Amino acid sequence: MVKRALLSVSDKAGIVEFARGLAALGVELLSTGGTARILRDSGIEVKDVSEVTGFPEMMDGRVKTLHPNIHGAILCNRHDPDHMDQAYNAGIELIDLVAVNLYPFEITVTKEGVLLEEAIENIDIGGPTILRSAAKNFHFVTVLCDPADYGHVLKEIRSTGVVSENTRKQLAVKAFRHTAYYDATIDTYLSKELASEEVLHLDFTEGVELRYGENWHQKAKFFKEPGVKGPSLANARQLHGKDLSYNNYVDADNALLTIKDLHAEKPAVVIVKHNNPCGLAIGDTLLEALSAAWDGDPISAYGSIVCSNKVFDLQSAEFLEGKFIEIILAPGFDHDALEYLKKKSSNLRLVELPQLNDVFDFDHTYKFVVGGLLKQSRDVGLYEKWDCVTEKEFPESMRPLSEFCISACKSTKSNSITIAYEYKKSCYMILAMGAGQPNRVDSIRKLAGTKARENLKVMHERDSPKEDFNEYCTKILSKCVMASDAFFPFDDSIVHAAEHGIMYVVSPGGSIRDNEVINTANNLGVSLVFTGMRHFLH
Ligand code: 93A
Repeated sequence: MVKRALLSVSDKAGIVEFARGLAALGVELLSTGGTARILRDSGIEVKDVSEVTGFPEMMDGRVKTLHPNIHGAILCNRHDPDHMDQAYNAGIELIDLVAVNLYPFEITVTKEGVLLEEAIENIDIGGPTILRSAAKNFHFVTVLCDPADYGHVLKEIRSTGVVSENTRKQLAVKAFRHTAYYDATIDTYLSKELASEEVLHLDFTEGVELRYGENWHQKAKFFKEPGVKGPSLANARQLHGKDLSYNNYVDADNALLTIKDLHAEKPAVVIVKHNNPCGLAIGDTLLEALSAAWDGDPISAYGSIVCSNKVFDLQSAEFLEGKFIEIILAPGFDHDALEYLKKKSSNLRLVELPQLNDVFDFDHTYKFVVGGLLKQSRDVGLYEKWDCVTEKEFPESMRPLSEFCISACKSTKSNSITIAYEYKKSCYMILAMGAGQPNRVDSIRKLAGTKARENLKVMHERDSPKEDFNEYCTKILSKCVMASDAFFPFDDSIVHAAEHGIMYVVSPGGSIRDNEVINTANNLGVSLVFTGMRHFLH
């Protein structure tokens, strides 16, 4: 039975309706100053906490509810005769329900130019104490810290006369989580202000069970960051298909980061496999971008994740006929495209993220290592300088293609090499990439260079079968740009690039053998730009 309730809220949303509902059920209401005022103004009968404690609210409200008549009334174990006797002898009347939300500390400290004193005054002491008292005594007391729960609790009392044990337990957990988060926010702020220290509180609460982890014998969950805004998989809506798997999350996140890093106005498509973009293109239409991205690695595209920066249309959907992919991630789907794709496969995951083109709401990345966590600022930007260091000039007209190529290289696991081609005016594609090799030269010699020729073979047979293949390759590769995510430690990568007919190379530079690399580039007629910005991705 709920006989007596304490209401003390900073966020007054919904409190009048809740109080009115409780009063109608015969519940006696106690309240602190501001809350009592608003309830009385709405014609609801309420007793002041100061009447219960026998003390006025004092010291600018710092002491309002911190009194045995309040905390004894909440913490009393109703099944313990001693507790009950002590409450009776002290004249303590029990409180069965509390609704409290706290001084807005987080909102206060995120305001521009907030003073320490203002922040400190917004540290709630009495409110968390009430929440913790009530949550500890959840066997007997209902604790509400979120106006979103008022309706449900009221409904339960109305229909059963009590708040169920299960609801009380859930609300108690929620209250402790809330005060933990509240204290963590204070810790983060004061550590910086008073101790010049950085502390990190990870507060990922809403865990969704995944079918399995990276492999079938591993268990997994996806935890959503509370209040996460903007382009995040946590905000995505799945419209069709099997639930996202652990690997789907990892790959779709890479796809999202890759496509956003392009900052493309035109349609762009990325195809991700095993956390690497194996296809990436910008086109005049989405279909064009998709088809060019597919040409970047038609073999690896099997079982991949496709992500576009534009609403997915029917023509692009039709292009995927007969091709096996795991996910399409897009800001939206045209109705006919959605219907078409739904019929394609019951497993194909169609994921809509309307905020996909919004600005990211995070500026740091984290990586767990055993027993520790690494934090770093995001890798923002493509290059710091643009110095052509060779005799052969690097045409300014090739800069947009180079930027596209560096952007792709950034999203590819180190050591990475990407080769980009302007297949149509201002439309770019990754012709091939080499990823994740423990040495740089293999990424070009064994991967990107070889794969470029393999992909060109497919394109040659389809687009210009009559042309001599070697001439076709030379014609295309001589117009390509090759990007490297870090400097060339030796000149061998340049030698292999030139062997493949690549004449334009961009690299951060900065090796002790830069001169050797530049000499070799000059001897082979290769144009080389140093950018001064490394893009390792481990
Ligand atoms: O300053 S406090 O930490 N001291 C208290 O004893 C106390 N009791 C409740 N703040 C206290 N509260 C908080 O007052 C509640 O958590 C709530 O946020 C606020 C409601 O005050 P009012 O009803 O006067 O608007």
